[in-house]
Amino acid sequence: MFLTFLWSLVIVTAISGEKINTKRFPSDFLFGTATAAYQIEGAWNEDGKGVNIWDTTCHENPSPIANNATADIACDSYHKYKEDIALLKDMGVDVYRFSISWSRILPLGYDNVKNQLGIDYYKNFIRELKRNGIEPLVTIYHWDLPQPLQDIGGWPNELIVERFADYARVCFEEFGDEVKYWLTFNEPKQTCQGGYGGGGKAPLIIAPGIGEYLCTHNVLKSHAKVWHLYDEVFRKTQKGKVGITIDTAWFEPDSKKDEDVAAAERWQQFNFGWYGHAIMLGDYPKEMKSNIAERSLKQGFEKSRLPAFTQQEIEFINNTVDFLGVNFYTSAMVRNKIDTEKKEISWAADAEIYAYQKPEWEGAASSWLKVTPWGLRKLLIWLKNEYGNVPIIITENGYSENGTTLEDDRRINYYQTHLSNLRDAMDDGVNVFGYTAWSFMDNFEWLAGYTERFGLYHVDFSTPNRTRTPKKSVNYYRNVCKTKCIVEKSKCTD
Ligand code: GBH
Repeated sequence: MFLTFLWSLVIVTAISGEKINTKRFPSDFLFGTATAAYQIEGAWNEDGKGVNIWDTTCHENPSPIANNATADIACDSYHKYKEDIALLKDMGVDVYRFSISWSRILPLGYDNVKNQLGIDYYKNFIRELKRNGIEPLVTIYHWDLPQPLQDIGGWPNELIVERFADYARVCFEEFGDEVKYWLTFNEPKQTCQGGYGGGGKAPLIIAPGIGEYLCTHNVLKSHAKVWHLYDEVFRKTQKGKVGITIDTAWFEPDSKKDEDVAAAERWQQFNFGWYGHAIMLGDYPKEMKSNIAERSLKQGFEKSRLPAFTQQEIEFINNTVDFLGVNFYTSAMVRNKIDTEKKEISWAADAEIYAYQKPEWEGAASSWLKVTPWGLRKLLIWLKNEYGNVPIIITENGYSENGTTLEDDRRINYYQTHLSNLRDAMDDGVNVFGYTAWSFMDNFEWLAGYTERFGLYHVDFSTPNRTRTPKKSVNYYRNVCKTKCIVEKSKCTD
């Protein structure tokens, strides 16, 4: 076993051809793995849980999901959590990132009906983690909105702001004594652009150029309200930190021409800045405001399709992170698009860019995922230049295959080369304090069902037991967690 492990290290270093940073990570650097409630828990209608927008999407007929898959059982983690935590402990993780299912604790979405069995589940879960020396990192919202809140409009309806704050308050009250790291949202761009713009995520609403902007406006207000709530009511006694996870790819200019360099920067502002700028610098990025206003007027709208914050709102939203979560998977090349007509109404069209991925970049089971570890270092440096020294944790990063092999050398290579670039960025002075690999185990990959597997552990979805089997990458990652080194012991430098 150990020999195979050593061999795998030799082989992956050879495959990647990249120079690996052999420096040990700081002793207080947090290594862990990540999941999300809807993708692993199952038990969709047990113990009083209410229905959410992903339950509805899974049960639609015809199903929009690959092979008509559902997450009714998923990894069955609701029932198997003790076994899961034992596996996490065996891997030697410092931290585990998971999310709370809103409809499991507030079945109707509102705070008038609390589901004690759901609350107990998370209490027991967190207690078991801590008993095993694992720090919980809790995502409050990872895409599973209670259906009754969608029925009155979901995120584009401003009343969601109060309801989200009610839900978060219950989380802080019930779990806050044991949780030191909170994330309000996972990837709000996917919630908004996917859910209410392009239709690639539940509730599958297609309202491009309109819906995603309304959604984001309320997500930003919700985030800020919850950060202030924690800051004013809970911080003193609970002593935790509240952040948000934002996802983006790295965008590399396709040429040295000024307009292409500007286009890549503009596209990053449309992706990361849409959220990051409002939360860390105040208001939407200027490129978004000007492009969307200009196009809207040309399209016959009297005002910009991008809603405006009042000065008071800008101040309320600005400076509302204690730490920043970043999900990074891939990169794209970007060049300027000359669009004189300005006819198309969508978030992507508003950016006036053209993006593509190079055919020679290594692929994965997910068509959008091309392996570009260098992009992580560039992104981290961009974040530091843009937002200063905010403490960063990489909350997701990972590689998908199709589930037919346990010999996942490509995943080992992916983790090692990304961690190497992350270590380089730390040498460059970026303030990174942790990394949670996506994902702990194979799980329900949204519209892709079970066809794209991101797990360190393989899960057999054809057996009632949902058997977990370690892939080769578990051995690799265990060594990373236990030694804080991404190469074997003898090659590690202090
Ligand atoms: C994350 O999203 C999620 O947080 C997590 O739940 C998920 O399981 C994990 O990554 C793996 O996907 O199909 O060309 O339109 C990742 C960010 C952004 C990746 C949207 C897929 C779709 C591109 N996602 N992207 S495309």
